[in-house]
Amino acid sequence: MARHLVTSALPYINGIKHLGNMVGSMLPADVYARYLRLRGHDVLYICATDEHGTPAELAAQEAGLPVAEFCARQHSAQKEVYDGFGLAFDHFGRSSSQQNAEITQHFARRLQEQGFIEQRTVRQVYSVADGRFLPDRYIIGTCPYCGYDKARGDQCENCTRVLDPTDLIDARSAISGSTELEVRETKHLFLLQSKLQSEVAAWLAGNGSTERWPVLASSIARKWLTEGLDDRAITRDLDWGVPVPGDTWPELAAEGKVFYVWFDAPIEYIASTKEWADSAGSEDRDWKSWWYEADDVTYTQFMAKDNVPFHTVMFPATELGTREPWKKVDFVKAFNWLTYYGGKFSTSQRRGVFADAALDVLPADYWRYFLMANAPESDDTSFTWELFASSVNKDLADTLGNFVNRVLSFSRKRFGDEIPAGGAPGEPERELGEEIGRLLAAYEAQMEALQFRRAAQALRALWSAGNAYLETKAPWLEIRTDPEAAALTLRTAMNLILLYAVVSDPFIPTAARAMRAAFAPAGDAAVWVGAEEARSLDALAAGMPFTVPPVLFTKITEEDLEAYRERFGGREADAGADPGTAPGADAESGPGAS
Ligand code: B3M
Ligand code: ZN
Repeated sequence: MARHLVTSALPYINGIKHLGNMVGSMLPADVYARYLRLRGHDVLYICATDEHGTPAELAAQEAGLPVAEFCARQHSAQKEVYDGFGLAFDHFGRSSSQQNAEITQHFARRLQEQGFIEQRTVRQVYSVADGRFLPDRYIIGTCPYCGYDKARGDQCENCTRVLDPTDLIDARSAISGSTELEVRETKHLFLLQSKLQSEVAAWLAGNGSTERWPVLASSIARKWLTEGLDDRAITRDLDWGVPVPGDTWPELAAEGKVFYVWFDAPIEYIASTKEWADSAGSEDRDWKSWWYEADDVTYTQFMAKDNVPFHTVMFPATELGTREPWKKVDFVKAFNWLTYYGGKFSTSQRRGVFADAALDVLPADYWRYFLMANAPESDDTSFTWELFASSVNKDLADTLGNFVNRVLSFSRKRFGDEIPAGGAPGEPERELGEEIGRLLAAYEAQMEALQFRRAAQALRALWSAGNAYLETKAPWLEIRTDPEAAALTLRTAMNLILLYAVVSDPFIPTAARAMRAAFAPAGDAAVWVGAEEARSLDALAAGMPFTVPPVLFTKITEEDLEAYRERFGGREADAGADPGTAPGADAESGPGAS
């Protein structure tokens, strides 16, 4: 049995995520992990909140809470929403955990021992009023090029020029507004990525990874590598973070320096696995076997495209530099942006649909299916309520839901509470079986290639095949002249429902469970049927009892739509200006952030 490690980029702690964040990392990872589990693999799906860095400190300040308290609350709030979305993590950890502090410090010590860390003196802006060094983006002032008065120390939003904090006219602290700023010398640790460049390149090329990865991730990885790896500061002057260990760097530790959030965040994938093991309080969970000398593990990561460089180049460099056999990623699946009516979702401006509000409006399955069927894989996707409603109404309510309900209610009405007996499969059943086998094989192939839109298409085609069969056979007509023929049709259709109950599970787990429950004696556990076996469509035998589940999906009406548009401000005119900007840019995510 193959072992599969799955991780999704760690959601930043500063607020509830929007649908764009969901579809770009956690949701596809969950769909994939569910699929692999169904196929009988040993799967570990790990995620966590990314809790360190300046944005967490500032958000806590704004909320009037100590940062540790703020993060604890936000972690539970996020966890609750993900539970609501049906995300079946094996563990949802926290990067502020003790485990992460230990493993991050271990990585740093190893990198130091192997000569990949160097202490350097840098000049940095210090805010006397705030009593702290300021990251570039927390210094604001007037742009010397265009005169925009809210330019940030790293870049002017107005003219897009890249800036140095010292370029700004009338520079002031973004935290307190104080202009009492000085340039002071301070020491930081640098990860000597330039020394690891050729090894990272060899790793990327050597195992052939990038050739097998979906193209978006591999093209970004190659571009970064071609541009060359710079040495990077991996420490910051913050109160909140993994402390630089005093045994190795007494001076920096005494100054209270912590590691940069992007240094400890990927390590949290490992640490969260250890949290998972530690939380069991038994020897059964061997976290290390998933990460250390784990040659039998296939590791797949999910993320939005702006996170690709950190995962394909910087984290592997960190792992390689330890000279220890840490597991490196095998497949990277990246996503473009989901936009809201062509504009960007914004956490800070609360524009778009946020995960908690989404669940407030409709159950998780509606969102899971819509988002994955329209995942921004080859290009950005624009969310509109109209598209959402048509996808829900057509695919979920009409094609799947209506089929299930029609078949089961009609059979019960005519034949009672047991699967009807009679009739022998003929040419139409053989043809249907062929079609089902072919579509199921396509579904499996697309899932394995991490092509979710196409996998959803194949799933939809499986549902449609049932409808087409039903229309052709028309059991409501057969019943008049040949009840046995009607029984065969209904029995075959019920077998399709059982198949849907299994193969739909990754996308719509709640509806899948409801479909399985209709045939309770068949058991609640979903068991995958191979494409070959599925053709016979006879797993459910005549005489077995069944029940009719409540309506699986309700249609979205014109009135609903109007209410949603009203509540969420979804109109063409509400679209933001530049769809090209990263929706996740609210967090300190850019490699240039300091
Ligand atoms: N927290 C994503 C972001 O905030 C970032 C991912 C970390 S994955 C190790 O943009
Ligand atoms: Zn400017």
